[in-house]
Amino acid sequence: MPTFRFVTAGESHGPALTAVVEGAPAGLPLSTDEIDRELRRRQGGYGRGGRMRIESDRAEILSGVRHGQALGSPIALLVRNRDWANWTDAMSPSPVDAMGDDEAMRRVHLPRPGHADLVGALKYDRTDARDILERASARETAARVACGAVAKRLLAELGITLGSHVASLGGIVARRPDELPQDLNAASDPSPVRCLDAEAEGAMIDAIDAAKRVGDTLGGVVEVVARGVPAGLGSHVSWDAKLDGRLAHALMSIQAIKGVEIGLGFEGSLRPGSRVHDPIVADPSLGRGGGFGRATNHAGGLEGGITTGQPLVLRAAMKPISTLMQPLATVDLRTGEIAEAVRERSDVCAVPAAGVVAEAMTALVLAAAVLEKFGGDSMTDLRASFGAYVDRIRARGAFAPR
Ligand code: EPS
Repeated sequence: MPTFRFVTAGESHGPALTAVVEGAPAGLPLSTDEIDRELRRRQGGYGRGGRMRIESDRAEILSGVRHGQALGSPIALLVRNRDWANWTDAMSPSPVDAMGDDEAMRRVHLPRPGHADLVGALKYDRTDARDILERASARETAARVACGAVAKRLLAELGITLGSHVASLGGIVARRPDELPQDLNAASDPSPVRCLDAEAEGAMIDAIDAAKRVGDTLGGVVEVVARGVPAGLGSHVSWDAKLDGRLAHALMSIQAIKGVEIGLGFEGSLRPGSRVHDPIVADPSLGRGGGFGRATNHAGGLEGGITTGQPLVLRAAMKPISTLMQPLATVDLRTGEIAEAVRERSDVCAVPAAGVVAEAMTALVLAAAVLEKFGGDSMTDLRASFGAYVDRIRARGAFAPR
């Protein structure tokens, strides 16, 4: 039984993005429709650039699925880049006649501050920063979202669901309802900025328009919530088994994410312990918490690197995209002269999409944690072992009435 893992490949303007998901149990129902639904969600959001008008991302399943069910073998996924048609020479895998023409090859020698252009060119000994930026591009997140759709389906089969919303964008902080909607995405997806606060939504849209007018970009914070997670995923026993650390790694690995919080996050450091920790309550209705609940969920569903059975609440902060139409200063890689950074077509703001990507990464970590704990070559075995575990912990909280 391989562990659940995934790998992506592909350049932003190459022929396609590809991905392999390994370890999905046999019998997992899977269709391109549900992967495409997630890909469409990632493409949306106010503030995207011209690329999203060219692409209409769709997944092709190349292996690992037969007649709508996973086989237990590696699932290979392909998402074609429609823009490739405009880049066949510049991104050709084999040498082409026009190699002497920098413009035709779309070579980049004016690295953007904040992008991987300069450090990547130094590290990988490339004179053309395109060799770096093609892979560093957030286009790669389309492949992550395709893999995440597989993980989401696996979790959904066990009653674990994920959603996200935009908590802030361009410095505009949305009012957070006391109770988040049960179906978070049904509430956030219809908003052009995936925000639950209508007033903030208008201000965010205005801020994106204003940034666009002056050639600037905007960041923000997205919040991911996972419900139905049983107590006991992850572990306290070793640093790399702690689920909070693994989630933070996964979220921080998303392009442009610079901060991750769980539950109260940084806010918790400002309060005394009595206003941080969540009192434990007996609640037999919370079977997935072992019959134990929390009066509050400041911990965001994790204690000691282990899930508590409360909703997982994670936030990721995205810096503004580093491609500016009013560029910052840089140094020409060829001459050492001061110059303006390259202008590449890009987005003004991709925070709404980042929420979808953060859901995918969270789902991939949770699916791996579920399969580590419950194993199973088939969905039948996985369901049986998951069900037996939930029954066992539920019995712990089934105290005789007093
Ligand atoms: C993206 C595709 C890219 C950018 C953006 C995200 O397409 P292109 O570079 O052809 O416009 O729109 O990438 C970046 C923000 C980046 O820094 O590279 C996508 O599919 O999400």
